[in-house]
Amino acid sequence: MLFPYKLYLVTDEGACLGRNFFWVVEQAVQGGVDLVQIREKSLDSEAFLEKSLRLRELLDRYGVPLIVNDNVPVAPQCGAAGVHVGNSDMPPLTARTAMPQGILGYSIEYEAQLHNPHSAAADYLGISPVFATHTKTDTVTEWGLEGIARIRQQTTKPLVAIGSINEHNARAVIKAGADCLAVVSAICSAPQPATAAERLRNAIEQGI
Ligand code: TZP
Ligand code: MG
Repeated sequence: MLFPYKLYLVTDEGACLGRNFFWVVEQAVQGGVDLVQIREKSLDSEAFLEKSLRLRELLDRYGVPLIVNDNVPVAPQCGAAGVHVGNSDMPPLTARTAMPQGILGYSIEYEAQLHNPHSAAADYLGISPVFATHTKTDTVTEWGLEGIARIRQQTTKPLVAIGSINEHNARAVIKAGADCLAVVSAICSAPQPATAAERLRNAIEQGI
């Protein structure tokens, strides 16, 4: 499938420094984020669905697709464009059946995952994490730039890099072979989320 996205915001209200969640996301989109994933680990199912619906309405105004983290049934309920699953979530082949038309993302934590049928079913692969991050600590492999380059040689799937990506390392991550960069804190915790997104976009352009 066509994957034109370059800057992917993964949400975490806890990282928004007490500011309004929807304001932060809207600023991010105005600054150049072109794909958003709702990833709110502390919400129960009902609150997660409610927030996903509100977020999808906001993003519709900008023509930016919403991806739902982990909770596959919520995606059709809130009109999301797709889902993102990791190693410990619903397997991608099952998620594909639940959402035949949507965008399906799958995080790669081990190199062996690259060659399983789940990766083949995904529309993009998350390289998770590129660098160790305080935002998610239960991670396995720190891929580094070498890891991205190695994966790049083995697949033509779009690669989304995540983990401690910021305006300073963004260019190098793209040059190593990533197609798109996903961030939490570099935007959610930035003093000015719109400016942070603009700077990331510029760094990405320099790496292409
Ligand atoms: N998956 C792998 S690393 C990560 C996720 C959700 C968190 C990335 O957060 P940050 O703040 O951009 O390092
Ligand atoms: Mg997950």
